[in-house]
Amino acid sequence: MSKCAFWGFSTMTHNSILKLAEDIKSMRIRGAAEIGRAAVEGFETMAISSKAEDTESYMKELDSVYAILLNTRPTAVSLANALRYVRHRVTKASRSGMDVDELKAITIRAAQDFKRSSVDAVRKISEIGAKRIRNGDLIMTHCNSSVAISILAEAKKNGKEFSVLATETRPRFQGRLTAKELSSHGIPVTLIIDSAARHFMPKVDKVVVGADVVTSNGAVVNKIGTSQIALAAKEARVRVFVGAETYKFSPSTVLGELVEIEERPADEVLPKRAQEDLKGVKVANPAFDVTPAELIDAIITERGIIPPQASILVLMEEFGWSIGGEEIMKTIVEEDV
Ligand code: RUB
Repeated sequence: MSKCAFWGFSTMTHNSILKLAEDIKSMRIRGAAEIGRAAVEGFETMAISSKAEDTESYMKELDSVYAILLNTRPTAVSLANALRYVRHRVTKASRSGMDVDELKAITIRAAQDFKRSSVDAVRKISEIGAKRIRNGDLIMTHCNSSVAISILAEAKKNGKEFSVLATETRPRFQGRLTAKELSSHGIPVTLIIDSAARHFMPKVDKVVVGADVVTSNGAVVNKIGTSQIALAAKEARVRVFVGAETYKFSPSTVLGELVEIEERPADEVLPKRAQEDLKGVKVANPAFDVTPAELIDAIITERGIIPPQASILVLMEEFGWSIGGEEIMKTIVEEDV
């Protein structure tokens, strides 16, 4: 029995899910928000083309797609939370006895709901965040965060005049994308090398970055180098703002679970030919790092602006946890359902 026949979906659907997984892995689709939205589209594709005739085979397909997409970017909690959001709704519906056509419709609706709420969250964050930008500000940003860019674009739209220092963000140079996008909004932007961040920091008014994950203790996982920038900002008494939708908050970190930091291929840092010249030299290429809560002034979410230490409250509200209640364990266990 071929894999596709076992999973019950057509070779075409199987290939398009594998292509989506490859696009996320290779970073043709990248940035936490975009990854989350693309992942639920995988479920949509599956639901539209599924040939499953009974709920059991449909749920098997759903689990297969979930497994293929889940580990494409291990650090991206947005990806896991987006997939879980859809799977949870479909699982609940299947347990309540809905038939396969109803499950397909619920899959599509849940995926669309997720995408809509994600876009809506970014819009709200940009409105809240834009109020923090002042005329004359020099803002530093790192990597390419759609949320950070939305905040800055909204501030510009509201008539604020400010400029931006964008780090180039080696090894993948996402800073170039950021510089291009900001320029297209008419925001003056200067591209700097990552190691110039501390050199420029005394002139900076605010740091604005995005997040891949926010932990229950308010630490932020974002592109490698974010923590160095936050440290330089602390030294220069520059405030650090993080824009993050609440689905980037990680429930499993409440019990001390660490966020896995994705290690990317060596040739992103050192092309294959250069590796031959440096035989015996190892390359380490972690894609993200952890900025502790003490180095962050505020996290801007769609529900409002919070001190990082209040991240646990966001999770408590989101998942209905109470002190001493059993809901925490239930949430964590259900994550793996
Ligand atoms: C992107 C990155 C971004 C966050 C937030 O890393 O670190 O700052 O994902 O992005 P990569 P957004 O390029 O490795 O995906 O605000 O768009 O969700």
